[in-house]
Amino acid sequence: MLTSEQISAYFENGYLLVEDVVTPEQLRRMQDITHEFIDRSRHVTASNDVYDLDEGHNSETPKLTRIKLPHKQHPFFWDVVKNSGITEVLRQLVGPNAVLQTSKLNAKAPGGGAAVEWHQDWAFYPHTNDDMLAFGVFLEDVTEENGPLQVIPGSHKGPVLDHSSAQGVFCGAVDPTDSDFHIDKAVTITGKAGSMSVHHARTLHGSAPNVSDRARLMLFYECCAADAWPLMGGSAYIQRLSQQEQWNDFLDRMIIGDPVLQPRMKEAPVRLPYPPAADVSSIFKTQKSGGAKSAFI
Ligand SMILES: O=C(O)CCC(=O)C(=O)O
Repeated sequence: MLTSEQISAYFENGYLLVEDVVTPEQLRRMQDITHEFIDRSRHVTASNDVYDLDEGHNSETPKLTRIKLPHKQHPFFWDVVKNSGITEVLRQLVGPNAVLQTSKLNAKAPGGGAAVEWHQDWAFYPHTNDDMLAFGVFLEDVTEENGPLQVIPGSHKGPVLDHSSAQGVFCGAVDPTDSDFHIDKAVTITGKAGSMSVHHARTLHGSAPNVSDRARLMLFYECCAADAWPLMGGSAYIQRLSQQEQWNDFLDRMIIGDPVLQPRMKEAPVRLPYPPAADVSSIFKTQKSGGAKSAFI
């Protein structure tokens, strides 16, 4: 699926755009399911285990920041990561044994859908090695206007920046004035529906509010090599499981290959996502309640 040039570019720059990664049928099915979920959110008045609501959400104009853990909400979202072009890209970039870390469908609503402040995913969940990445499947066209993902090329080879705020808590965002944050190097990833962005877990990335009249629907799958074991962090629900449930959950998240019970250790800079912000139920809530400074004003 990927050419050797694309693979080299990913490892060199820490990001990639892959076009037509799913078939038109797979894309249509994902769009239909997503719109059914958005429609059902009309009756929801507060964020819950499925929806993260955006400001101004109501039954007439549903406004979501996120549908949480889509692979658990609908079997097709799991089927797609297991059996599509995405699976092949995963095999090429991460190797034969890979597991889903988490999934989310960021649904930036038209006319303001919240910004995601600049951060490194690695700061949320450091592992024993950093063979970890995030796929962002475009369920609609992504343009300059609807809050595209932006990345800093090469930042996956640099430091893990401080993600704490003036409140002294982990706010899930870097300080825009940090001397290691070079926003002038930012690259925007746009493309047609059915394309997919890839970014390494240490790549600095963020996205501006959606100033268009179209939703920016992006389905994120965050994946890692099966021999990368968490040092800390990860989805909140996993922390609440018993050991047996954690193991069952891990098996349920295997995308390709087999579990690897000898963690591979690789030197990589690490910071722990502590102390937590008041509300850690999504990145939007972590950044807001943690007092993140915005780079988008
Ligand atoms: O939705 C986006 O633009 C970025 C999402 C992201 O980085 C995240 O949810 O961690």
